[in-house]
Amino acid sequence: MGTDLVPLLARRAESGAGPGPAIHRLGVPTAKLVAPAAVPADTVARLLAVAHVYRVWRRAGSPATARRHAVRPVAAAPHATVSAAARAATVKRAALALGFDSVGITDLSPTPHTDALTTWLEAGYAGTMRYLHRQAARRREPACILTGSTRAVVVTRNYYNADPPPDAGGGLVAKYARGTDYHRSLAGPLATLADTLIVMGAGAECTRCYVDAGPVPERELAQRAGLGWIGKNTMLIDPRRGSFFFLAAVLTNLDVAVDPPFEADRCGSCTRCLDACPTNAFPSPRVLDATRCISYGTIEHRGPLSDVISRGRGDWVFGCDICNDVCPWNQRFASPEGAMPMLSELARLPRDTFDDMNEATFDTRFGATPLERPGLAGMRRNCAD
Ligand code: B12
Ligand code: SF4
Ligand code: SF4
Repeated sequence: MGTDLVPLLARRAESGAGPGPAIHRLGVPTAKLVAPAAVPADTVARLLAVAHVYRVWRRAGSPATARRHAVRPVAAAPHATVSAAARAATVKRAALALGFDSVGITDLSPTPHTDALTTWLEAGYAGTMRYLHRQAARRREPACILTGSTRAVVVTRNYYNADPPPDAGGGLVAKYARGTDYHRSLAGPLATLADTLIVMGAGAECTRCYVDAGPVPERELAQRAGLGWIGKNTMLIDPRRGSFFFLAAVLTNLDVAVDPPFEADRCGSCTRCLDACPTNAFPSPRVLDATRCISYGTIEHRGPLSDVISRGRGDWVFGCDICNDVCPWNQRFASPEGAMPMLSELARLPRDTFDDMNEATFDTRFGATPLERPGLAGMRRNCAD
């Protein structure tokens, strides 16, 4: 494997970054293989993660050289003899080593909730998110998202950070959006995870990463992969962590063992989220009318805010966390420990922040954050009284 790994990685280092099967940017580690200056730090980190998973590192024997890591060929590629369960264990170790908080694996069989999606779309609950209509067929049959794929490796990443005091003034930004856009910050670790799958063998031609993009029904796949249940607020809730985390997935045809689904419904008789929503956006448990949701109104919707959102949104100027904040599973288990870094100064923004800004200054200050989605015009609208 080690002898195969190095030229493979070097070849892919030349191919550059970008989405799509087997086109992840990869590099080679340390001066033993290439000049150090030629290897960007993030590339080294990514290869180290892959190499670590495959145990291609072996310390030289003597105490004097104990800290020097030399690359050593490991046993010949054992794909045929490694079991699907062993491969799954390797993938999971890699995901955790890359900083993801939990990982589960599921197959891509059709969703049993086809009718729920159809009813939801027909009711107009998607509002102007037309892409949800276009992607419906693939959401119903996730195996059609990436031809040949058979498995989803689903990961979570904690973004919890505490709110500023209520009297701090200004407009509230949802917790997930107080830092670098997660599409960007998760892309690297997720690509490395995909690389790990690719170097494991069959699956190289069919492995692709998704972070909140594409037609992947992420919450449902996460539930099927055993990561938690879908709460009445429609969030995927992990019984050990709550729901303040991102989901991401790698689709692949690598033969990895699947996990049992998370069958229990731990909401019980609780209805806190349904009762707390200021815009009554839940027509029933586990059904969200996005057109009434502050998150949709302030992030996805273009044009003036609807009356229901204008009246109900209170301090929120980007997104909304209320139905997550009130959930007892978050109140008990959400923790900033090990969470993605967030900036407290982005949690509450003075309402005149965008008044004198032009597109260039907006881009400099907020271009790398999720606020880029509504853009300057959207944030001006959201901050208006
Ligand atoms: C569109 C979208 C939105 C829309 C609509 C949300 C919605 N509830 O549908 C809006 C803009 C409102 C939104 C808001 C938010 N979003 Co959003 N959103 C998405 C997106 C892109 C698609 C979701 C979707 O397909 N909705 C359509 C509905 C019909 O599908 P669904 O909610 O997945 O429901 C399916 C299952 O529930 C299943 N089902 C139905 N009944 C039952 C019953 C049982 C028992 C089971 C098991 C399954 C099941 O069938 C449904 C149809 O397939 C996903 C990313 C993705 N690719 O999945 C992120 C995503 C769901 N959002 C996320 C986040 C963080 C948020 C916000 C918290 C952001 C914020 N602070 O403002 C809020 C939360 C609001 C809320 N309560 O949902 C995270 C959720 C992480 C988590 N722990 O669950 C996701 C997964 C993005 C990510 N990659 O991390 N979002
Ligand atoms: S995010 Fe806010 S507005 Fe949207 S459903 Fe939850 S509580 Fe209601
Ligand atoms: S607030 Fe209660 S009902 Fe809502 S998701 Fe959390 S546990 Fe379930």
